[in-house]
Amino acid sequence: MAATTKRFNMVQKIINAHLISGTPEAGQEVGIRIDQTLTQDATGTMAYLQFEAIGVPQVQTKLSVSYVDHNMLQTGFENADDHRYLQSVAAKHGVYFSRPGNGICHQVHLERFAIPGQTLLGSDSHTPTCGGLGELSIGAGGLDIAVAMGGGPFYLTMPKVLRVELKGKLQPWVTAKDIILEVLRKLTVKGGVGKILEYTGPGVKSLSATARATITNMGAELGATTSLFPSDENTREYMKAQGRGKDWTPLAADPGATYDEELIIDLNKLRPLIAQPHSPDNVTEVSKLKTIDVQQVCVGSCTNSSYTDLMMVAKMLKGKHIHPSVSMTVTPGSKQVFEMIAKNGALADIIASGARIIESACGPCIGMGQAPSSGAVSIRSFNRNFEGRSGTRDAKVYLASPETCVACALTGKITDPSTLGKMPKVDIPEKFVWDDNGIIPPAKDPKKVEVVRGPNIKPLPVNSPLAEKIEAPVLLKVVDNITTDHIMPAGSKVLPLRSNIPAISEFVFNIIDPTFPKRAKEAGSGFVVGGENYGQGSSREHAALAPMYLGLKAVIVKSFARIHRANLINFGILPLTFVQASDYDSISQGDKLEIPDLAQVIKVDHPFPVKNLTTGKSFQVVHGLTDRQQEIIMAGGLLNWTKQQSAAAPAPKAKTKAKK
Ligand code: MIC
Ligand code: SF4
Repeated sequence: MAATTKRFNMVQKIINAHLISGTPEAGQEVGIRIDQTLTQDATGTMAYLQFEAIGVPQVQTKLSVSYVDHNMLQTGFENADDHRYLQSVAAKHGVYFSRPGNGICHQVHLERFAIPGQTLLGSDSHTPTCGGLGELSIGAGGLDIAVAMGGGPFYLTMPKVLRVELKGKLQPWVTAKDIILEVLRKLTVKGGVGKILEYTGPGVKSLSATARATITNMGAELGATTSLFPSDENTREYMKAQGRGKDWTPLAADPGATYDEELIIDLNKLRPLIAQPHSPDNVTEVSKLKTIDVQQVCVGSCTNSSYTDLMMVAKMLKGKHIHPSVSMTVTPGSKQVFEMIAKNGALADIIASGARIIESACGPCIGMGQAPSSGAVSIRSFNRNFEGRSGTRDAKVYLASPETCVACALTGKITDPSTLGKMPKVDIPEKFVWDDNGIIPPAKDPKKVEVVRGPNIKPLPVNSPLAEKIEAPVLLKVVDNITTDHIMPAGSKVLPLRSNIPAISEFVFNIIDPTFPKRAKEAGSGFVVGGENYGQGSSREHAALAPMYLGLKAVIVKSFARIHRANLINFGILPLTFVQASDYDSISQGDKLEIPDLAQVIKVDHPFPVKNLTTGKSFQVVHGLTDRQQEIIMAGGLLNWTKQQSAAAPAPKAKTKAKK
């Protein structure tokens, strides 16, 4: 009898080739070797302060890149100081530095660095963008990146693999953005938690590398660990046009590979879609909203700012004018895109239409400028439309393709682009322009580099080891789908404080209850109680670190978003889940809760009681921590734990090439 050969899907191939510990079965914790890391400035200052604290002199990865793209407005010294720190610390420790103006981290990484079959860990939730090129790309907190740069494995609960079969062909004016909006409509913002989406099927071939990257980018909004496309001829052509043909390797699932779940999307049936305020899964057809007036349109962000996106925008705007009641901004995703549209004249067409051009950066996506006017309708090609994120609390932000954005900008109303006639054609160029002068390599002689720290960079607060018990009030009770933008807001006022935890902690939960920081400090310790999908959205570890600084000891919820739960553990905050979701209703803000014998209950992954001292009742919770995570919580966080371990064995080795 012939022996049965194992057939692997793409996720299994890459994980197997990078496995350091654990069994790669859904639900089990695995440790994987990380080939590449990326950081951006808003999370990077913390990540490098943590890397310095770990004490490894040079990064141990194949490639680490530090991008500056978020904190670009320099209205005071703070952001500029952070940029200078990031540049010097990168030079000293073997990290490539993508200087301000070189572009948005995910766009630049896709263009210049992503390699099919490798692993990428990034301190930004949209790191999965590079899954569009077949790289297993995962977002995590800065401390996880610091550990990976030091050569440590990245631990994750092995996700289920969801096969998304794309069948058929997109109709004119229907784009990659509409595919991911359809997936969001079907699965919701929590439908991807604990899963990796693997795209297959005949429709894949019709999508360019940058179109695929739009889909993998916005897979983050599903709460998915990541999303992955095969590496095929389209991938090879894109990499060749980037002068990186030699880095290309094929990646495909074995015929007959198995999956945990399946979703079929018929591309023929898709229409232009739009996500309505205030959630990326609140999706409907654009044509259904045609009477709504529009005040602002923004094209850009890491989701839709590639060369092909901007060429489409230019072709649609050529010879036309933006509607007088609309303010339109256009952001090229990278210096490469900017330079190419400038050279071929497309930029002139965009300028002539009346659009406002913004430097290559995150900009309006993270509330760094271009906050809409009061109550405005803003149509954006971005990935998140959480309440208040634009910088204007009562703005109504919609998410749509660049094509839909331009249609709205031209008419002043929400407009289905298919009403505009023939769709222009845009191809990936045979050769992109690159010279990489925006990427500064690490110093040849690191010893000579002095790391420059401005007064904005404050020492990193570190938690203390776990106490014997927690007896503290419920400082805040919140509803389902609370985002990290609720917990730790961003925007132009708050982002410059990312390397100053005492200062930034004053803004914790500001959108929900501005009295939180004061009350937390007065109480000295406390709980937060929440609903489903708590902490969805960004990877910002400040949403754990700043509450920790204010005294938060535990969060009790119906369910967590992946990255935020990991960040809570990293900073020694207990993540607890109700055994009975209905117990949520028995707790009120202000109730005093008690968890005695902490050391005992942490050691086993069993339900244990929390006493509500105010009502006299008890309810059951679970922590679901692995043995390693239990130790981390006991130690008061990952940094303390890593230091404890650092004297131990050298970084483990793993095979690095994925099987074809
Ligand atoms: C975001 O889109 O929310 C951000 C800003 O890029 C964050 C990172 C951060 O808060 O610094 C993310 O997505 O992880
Ligand atoms: Fe930047 Fe927006 Fe992308 Fe976050 S989602 S990395 S803020 S462009």
